[in-house]
Amino acid sequence: MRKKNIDRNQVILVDRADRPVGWAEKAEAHRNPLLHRAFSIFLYHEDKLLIQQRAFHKYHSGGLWANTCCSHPAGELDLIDDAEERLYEETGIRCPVREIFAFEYEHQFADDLYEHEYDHVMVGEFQGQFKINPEEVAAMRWISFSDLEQELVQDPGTFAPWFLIAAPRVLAYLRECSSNLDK
Ligand code: DMA
Ligand code: MN
Repeated sequence: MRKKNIDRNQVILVDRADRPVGWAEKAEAHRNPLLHRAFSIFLYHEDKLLIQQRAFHKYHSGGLWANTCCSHPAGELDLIDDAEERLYEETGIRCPVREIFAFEYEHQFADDLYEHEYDHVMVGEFQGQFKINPEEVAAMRWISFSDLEQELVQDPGTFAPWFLIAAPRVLAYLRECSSNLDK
């Protein structure tokens, strides 16, 4: 199912087990640390990840580097369909994704600006062109797993806070997958 122009002004509030407990305006959910549902997509090819620099005018983490696409599901579609649709909106990429784990985190950016998310982490194998949506994305680049590991240690301030938590687990997962393929 494909639906254009999903309204992403509302987020799904959840409890700590990701059970929906209500809705909030996106701005309201980030003014207070209201736990809400999110997803983070990591596209990879061989030993490289496709990472995104967030548009500089985003409400938080503008100009920071993160995974290929992040957003909040609108609840109109299945979570995976929603993530694939948002991936297309931000990057022009059509690619199937699958969830590999989820985690809760909270980060304070300013007095009245927070993320408090139950974040579903998804991966997809991708090779090809992308077309960035300048509303959301400043740049994208491919980076090898080992270069990324170095940058995460040397320059953590250039990465979004959730990416610092999720990326090492995703890299470990993808390395494990590729070593199983070699066996
Ligand atoms: C929200 O991403 C999700 C995470 C994991 C931070 P975002 O700020 O890019 O969301 P939106 O698409 O609503 O701007
Ligand atoms: Mn959020």
